[in-house]
Amino acid sequence: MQEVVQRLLAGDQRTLSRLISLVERGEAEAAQVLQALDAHTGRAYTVGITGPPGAGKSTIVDRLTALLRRQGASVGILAADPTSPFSGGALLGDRVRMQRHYLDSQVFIRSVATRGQTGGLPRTVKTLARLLDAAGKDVVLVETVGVGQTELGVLEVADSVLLVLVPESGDAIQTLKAGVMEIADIYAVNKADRPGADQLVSAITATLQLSPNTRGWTPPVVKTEAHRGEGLAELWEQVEAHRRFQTAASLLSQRRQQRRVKEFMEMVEEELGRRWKEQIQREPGMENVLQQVARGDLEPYSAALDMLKTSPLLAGRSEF
Ligand SMILES: Nc1nc2c(ncn2[C@@H]2O[C@H](COP(=O)(O)OP(=O)(O)OP(=O)(O)O)[C@@H](O)[C@H]2O)c(=O)[nH]1
Ligand SMILES: [Mg+2]
Repeated sequence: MQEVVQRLLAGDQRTLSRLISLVERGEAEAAQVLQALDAHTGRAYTVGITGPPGAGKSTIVDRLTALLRRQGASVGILAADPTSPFSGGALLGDRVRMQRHYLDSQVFIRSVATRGQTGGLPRTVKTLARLLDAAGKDVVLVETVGVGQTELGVLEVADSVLLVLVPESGDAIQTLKAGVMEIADIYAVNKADRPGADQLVSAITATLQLSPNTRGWTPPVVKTEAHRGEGLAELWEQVEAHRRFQTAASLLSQRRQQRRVKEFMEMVEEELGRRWKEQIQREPGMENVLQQVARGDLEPYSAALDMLKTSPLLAGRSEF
C-alpha cells in the first residue's frame, strides 16, 4: 500500500486512475489509502463550473485548462455525468472538446457517474477531488450540469463556484428566479457573441444588487466567448481574486473545514444506509413484513417506523 501511496504522491496518472476506481467501488482498501494521503492534501484549488445544459461549461473547462497549462499549473478535471435525459451524449462531446488535453501528463480528466443520486453531487466527487489534490494537481475543475437546484451540490466541493449562463435562454432567467445565484462566486455570461449578452449582464448585476451581500464579496460578471477563447483570462483572474479574498478573510479554510465535515456526514449516512439494507434483508420475518406492506396489510410509513423501533440494530437506542 505504501508503494501505491508514494506513486500517487509522485503524480502517477495510472495509479490515480486505479485509486479513483477503488474509491468509486467503495473498496475497503480505499480507507487506508485516503488516510495515508490526507496529510498531503490542501494544496489544490478547486473550482466548480456549473450552469444549464449546453451553456459552454466544457468549453470553458477546456480553455481554462489550456490557460493554466501555459502558466505551468497542472490540472485535474472531474466531470459529473448526470446521465440524465438533459445531457444525452454530453460525455462523448466532452471527450472531443477536451481531446487535446488527453495526452498531456499534467492534465487528468475523469468523468464521475452520478446516476441514482438524488440532487447535488455525489459524496464521491469530494473524495475524488482530494485524491487529485494529493496527486499534486494545482487546480481541480469540477464540471456539473445545473438543472434547477442540482447545481447546489457544487458548492460543497469547490473553493470557488463559477456559474455559466447564456443569453437568449429561458434557463438564465429561470436560474435568476430560482435563487440559485446565491451559490455563485463568479458569473460567466458565455456565448457573448449572441444578442442579449449585455442585457443578461445587467439583469444579473441588478439581481445581485437586490440580494443582501453578507459575504463581503460581490460576484463579478464576466462576458466570455469560450469557443473562441475570449474572456477566459479575465475569468481566471476573477477566480484568483476570489481566492485571494477568501484567503485574506480566512473564509477558504472555513469553507474547506465545512466540506470535510459534510463529507464525513455523507459517508456515515451512506454506510449506515448500506449496512441497514444488508441487515434488513437478513432480518427474520422481514420477507413477511415486506409482503404485508406490498399487499396493503401494513401501511408503508408507519410500518417502517415500527420496524425501526423493534430492530435489534437499534435496540436500546431510544434516541432514534
Ligand atoms: N456561439 C457560441 N457557442 C459556444 C460558445 N461556447 C461554447 N459554445 C458551443 O456551445 C456548445 C455546447 O458547449 P459545451 O461546452 O459542450 O457546453 P456544456 O455546458 O458543457 O454542455 P453540457 O455538458 O452538455 O451541459 C458547443 O457546440 C460549443 O462549441 C460561445 O461562446 N459562443
Ligand atoms: Mg459539458
